[in-house]
Amino acid sequence: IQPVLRSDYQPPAYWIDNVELDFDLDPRETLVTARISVRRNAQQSSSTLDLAGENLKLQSVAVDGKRLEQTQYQLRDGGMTLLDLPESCVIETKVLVSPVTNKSLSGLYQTSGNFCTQCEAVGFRRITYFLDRPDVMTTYRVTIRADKQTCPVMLSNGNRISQRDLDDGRHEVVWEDPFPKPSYLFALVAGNLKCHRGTFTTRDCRNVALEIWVEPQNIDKCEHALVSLQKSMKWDEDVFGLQYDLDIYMIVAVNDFNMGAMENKGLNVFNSKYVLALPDTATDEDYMLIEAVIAHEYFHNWTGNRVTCRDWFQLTLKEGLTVFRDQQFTADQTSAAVKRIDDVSGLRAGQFVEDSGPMAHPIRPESYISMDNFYTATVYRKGAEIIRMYHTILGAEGFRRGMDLYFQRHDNSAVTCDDFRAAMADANNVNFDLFDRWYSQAGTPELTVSEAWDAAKGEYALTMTQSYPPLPGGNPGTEGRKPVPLPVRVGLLDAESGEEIEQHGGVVMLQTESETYTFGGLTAKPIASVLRGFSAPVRLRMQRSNQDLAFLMAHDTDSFNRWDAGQTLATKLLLDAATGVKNGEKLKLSQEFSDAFGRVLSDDSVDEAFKALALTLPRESVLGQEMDVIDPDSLHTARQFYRTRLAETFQSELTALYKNLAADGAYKNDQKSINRRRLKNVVLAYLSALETPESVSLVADQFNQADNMTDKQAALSLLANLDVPARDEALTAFYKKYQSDPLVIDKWFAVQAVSSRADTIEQVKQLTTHPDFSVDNPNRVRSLIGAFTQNQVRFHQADGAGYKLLADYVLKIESANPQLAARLVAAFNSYRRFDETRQTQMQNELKRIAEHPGLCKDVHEIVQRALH
Ligand code: HT7
Ligand code: ZN
Repeated sequence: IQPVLRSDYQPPAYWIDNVELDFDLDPRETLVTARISVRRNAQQSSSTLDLAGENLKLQSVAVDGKRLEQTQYQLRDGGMTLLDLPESCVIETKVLVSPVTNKSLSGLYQTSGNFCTQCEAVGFRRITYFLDRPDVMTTYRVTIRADKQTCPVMLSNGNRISQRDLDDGRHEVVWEDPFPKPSYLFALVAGNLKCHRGTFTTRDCRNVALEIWVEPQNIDKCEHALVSLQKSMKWDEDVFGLQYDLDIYMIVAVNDFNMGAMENKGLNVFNSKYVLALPDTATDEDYMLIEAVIAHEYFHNWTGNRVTCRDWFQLTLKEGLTVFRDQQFTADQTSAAVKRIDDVSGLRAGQFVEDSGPMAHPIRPESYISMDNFYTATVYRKGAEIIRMYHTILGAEGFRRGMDLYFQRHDNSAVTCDDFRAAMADANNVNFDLFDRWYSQAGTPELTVSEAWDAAKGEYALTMTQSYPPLPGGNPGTEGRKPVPLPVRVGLLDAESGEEIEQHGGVVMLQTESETYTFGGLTAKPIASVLRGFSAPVRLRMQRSNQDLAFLMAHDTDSFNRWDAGQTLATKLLLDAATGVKNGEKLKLSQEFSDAFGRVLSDDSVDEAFKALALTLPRESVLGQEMDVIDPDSLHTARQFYRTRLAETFQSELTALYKNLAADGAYKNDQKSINRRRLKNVVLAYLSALETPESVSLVADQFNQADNMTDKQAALSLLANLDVPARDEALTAFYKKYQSDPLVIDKWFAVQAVSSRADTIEQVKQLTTHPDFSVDNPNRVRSLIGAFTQNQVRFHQADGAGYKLLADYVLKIESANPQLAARLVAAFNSYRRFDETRQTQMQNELKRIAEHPGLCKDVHEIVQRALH
């Protein structure tokens, strides 16, 4: 299979000025008629036009009304070639597609009996023959005809311009989108849906109709999504001066969806997980994610839709920027410090791992076999970190100037990451040439910092050195990597008082391999706080004593670093403890850590959400990254030991705090209550580690009495780890109560899949035979198989049974849904980080998959890179 190369980009031979699409919807045989008005690209002289097309049953092709003979076009794998075309003409194609048998969830498919499309990245070619590439921007007029009974609602992009009944029990609607758009933003939805309506008045006093379309039984679960949309629209006006441009904005929730949501122009399609919410069925985290995903898709209207990507290698142009925008939005709605900690935790747990394994790639990749494999944590999350660095360097105002210039220059066009960087630089008269390296180099840089104190001169110096650790061979973007520009936010604290030494706080720019920064006028050696707010996406290496870390945990004025100092200290101690487990030593809770933990617990100056984070030990998967050879069993034992010993040491304080937090009364969904629930459930998790009859009843009581899903699910997850009768009682009661709500049943599957119990794998196998388990529904597969792969200690069970289970499911799913299978198989990507036995077991499963006859290209690409 030949990869697509970034260096091969060529503008298209023809442009498409306009397309008229006609759909005669039918589950088995939908007739799609496309009339595309093409015009030769003045820069090209070719009269040959290659249209992409997949899984289409061609009925006819005509040019300017004349039907073509079979000799006048060539059908090939993946498309059709038209020869000897005039300079401009109208090409009409008729094709049949089969939505009901399309389980890939790309193109036109059926979900819960409704019709739905997903076109990004290359799904439009599964609907009709087209120049299915983002630099071809076109206006669309779409006519939909379907049975009126089964499809009372028929939606597409833009404005509805007509609607009528037909003679045969069918009806017809016509939609027109005035904005030129690439084919990946096309959408069609039709079926039996109900609408939750709202409005938004733009700053220019235009009324926009807001419509959230869901299956009838979910109509009471849409208000949070609607309010989130209104907040997003207002925020984009306030912060970036960006107003919505159509008179209607629709969101449709569907149950079968490969990703979170899709920003189709004026008609977003969402995984129902990111729309539907009531306190009884959705957790605080679900509420927060819904708001964030609604915001993300809305923000794409400008960063993605009005200004789009020239080619798919530029994906981070829209995704990195839009993730940064949604992160800023959430920070403004909640707490900036907590949001930053959550985001960096996610980056370290997911993107850092990706960036050190076989799938490591620059945020602007150089090649791909399947573009769908490059919707990655690197393109999204690391991409957002690169945008954040422009913001850190330029400040909010300078960044806004750059954004304004970007829209001024590029509205309604398809551009590159270089264009964005140039707008940021030109608007602020700065040189961002070196930033190019962030776009072309893979891997996470390491920033090594050492300190020197000259008492005689009263000078304190920080020497910063950057380097790239090696990556597995063959990774593109790793040859000859050069230093990248790193804005490093630094602060100095008085070691006696713990106060900030104001004149020395700020951002230093490391642009070369190594640099020393000297701070003078000091009377005593300060304590440095480095990389505040995680101002650059690097691994910080700084030798620090446990005392210094404990000092920063107590005094740092930068909340992120205050939290991070605690994580660094805990990581050091837990890794030592894991070594102790391996060597058969008796473990001991570090007094230093215990004291620091106690101080956080009794600190009333911080908000509850921050305290919840500061009391949480680093995840096993994050700890594993710091080991030469990941030892899942020792790590698990060491972490469990710390959890239990901390719970024993602070039992009375934790119990008192739990009681205080649990006395809040009926559920409220304001930020304070959300923060208190977050802390309450962290405290409950410690108490449950005691595994005493009292602690089990506390958890069971919370499960039984909870009036909201946050508390119920938290208690259920804790019970799922235990071997007590209350566990099965709770699981049975939960299933019974929520069996008709698929999103809640996903939670039921997931809590069992991530259980730390020794028999988890057996339980997961058992659950794959449960009548509610289905390989056709991505949410369900992710909730059981996907969640299980995140359970480090059980997935990596020494006998390799976890690996076999995953490989079996990848093979079961791959031909129907390649995208989903490819995401699952990526759990093997870190196999070289484990011991030899586990490496061999995973390698054998990868080989078994690689040898599977007719393996889809998505899985093939991931597996080949892993085995390379
Ligand atoms: N831009 C959207 C990406 C997306 C997608 C990509 C491949 C396959 C299916 C997909 N569904 C949605 C989502 C986003 O980033 O907003
Ligand atoms: Zn996006």
